[in-house]
Amino acid sequence: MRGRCSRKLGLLAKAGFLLWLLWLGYLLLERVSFPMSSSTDEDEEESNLQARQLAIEESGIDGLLAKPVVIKPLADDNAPGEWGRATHLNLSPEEKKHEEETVERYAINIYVSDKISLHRHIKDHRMNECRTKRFNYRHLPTTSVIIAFYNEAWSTLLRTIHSVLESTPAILLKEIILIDDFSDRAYLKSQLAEYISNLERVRLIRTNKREGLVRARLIGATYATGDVLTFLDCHCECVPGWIEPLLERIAENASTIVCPVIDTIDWNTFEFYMQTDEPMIGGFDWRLTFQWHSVPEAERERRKSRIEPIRSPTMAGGLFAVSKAFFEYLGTYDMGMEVWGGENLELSFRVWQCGGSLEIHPCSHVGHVFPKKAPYARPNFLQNTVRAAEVWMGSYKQHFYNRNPPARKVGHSKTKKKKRNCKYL
Ligand SMILES: [Mn+2]
Repeated sequence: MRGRCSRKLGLLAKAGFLLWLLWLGYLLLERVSFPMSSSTDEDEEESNLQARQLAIEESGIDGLLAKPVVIKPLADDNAPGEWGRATHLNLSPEEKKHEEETVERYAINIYVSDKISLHRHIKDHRMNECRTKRFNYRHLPTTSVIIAFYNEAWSTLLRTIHSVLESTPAILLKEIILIDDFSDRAYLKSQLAEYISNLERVRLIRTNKREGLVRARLIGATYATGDVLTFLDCHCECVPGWIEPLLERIAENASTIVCPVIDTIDWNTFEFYMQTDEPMIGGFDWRLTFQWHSVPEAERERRKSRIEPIRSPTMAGGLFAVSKAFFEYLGTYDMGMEVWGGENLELSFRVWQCGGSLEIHPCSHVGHVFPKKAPYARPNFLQNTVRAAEVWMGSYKQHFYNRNPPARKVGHSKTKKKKRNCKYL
């Protein structure tokens, strides 16, 4: 009897010890999983953490479900670039020279980018209806965010990744898939791999030869486990609330490709210009160059509210969400498209002719650094556009050739195979 008792006590003590260990582990994990602000004062950090937790809890169950993968450190109002402000630095001649070198190398002022926090906050100037809209988080599809890059600067690439982790609800983000398209810069090797290994839900895939944007993205898509593929460029900053409208729209209509509003981040000052009035839609000219247009009257009348998605003939290319199943049904991208240029119009023509639609959601905002000039050449632009014209433009392709005579000399031997369910022009 006494033996059984002491055995029971022993078990209890062991269980107690285990519980204590678990609790300790939990406490440690919790500390590690929140990014620390730059402040060194531990008490202050602790109260910041509690304030953030409270803010999330106060907004109720929606707030809890909207909790991002990683919580952004509190804003430092005096830090350069905070809240999307422009950064102007007083530089010595030597520093100035260094700054110019980065602009020469990246076509973006990386000297300034390096001074701005990778976790900076962006002021949310979206329409009121967008900011107050609630979502049924449990019923939204999940997404994989796919980011291909080639020789991207460290701080712009990392700021993109952190902004996705800090502005995408954990319940919606399956993973971020980075595809390094055979970069040759040293910091993108082991230094990047090590940095990534400390981030939750981020995978790094490397191609073993230069594939170009289209094939690099498709390689990334093969690893995706989310319901929706969200493609982003590698120098972006997402505005909180960016993903929900895209996913909600795809849940409503799975054959829609939805694009966010692309806000401009200045290549020189990193000022974030949020487009607050009606977004522009995509078009093209007869040389198949992408262009922006204002929303036509008919489309304005069709929509019942300012926050309804806007139909767009074409997309700019870098940023969009699409159901994985629908993207596969469409036949993904044209694998024959080299490097970049033209693939956005090809996919736009395809989705409209194959039973889907293309829209821009006015509540979804993502900033993009438009570089000073194209950072690398697109020697295949002409060849790519010929492929798009030959497959999707029917007799209208004559306008393309008339406006763009050199295109006549370009071969297009293996264009995309036609699909049965599409209505060709
Ligand atoms: Mn870009």
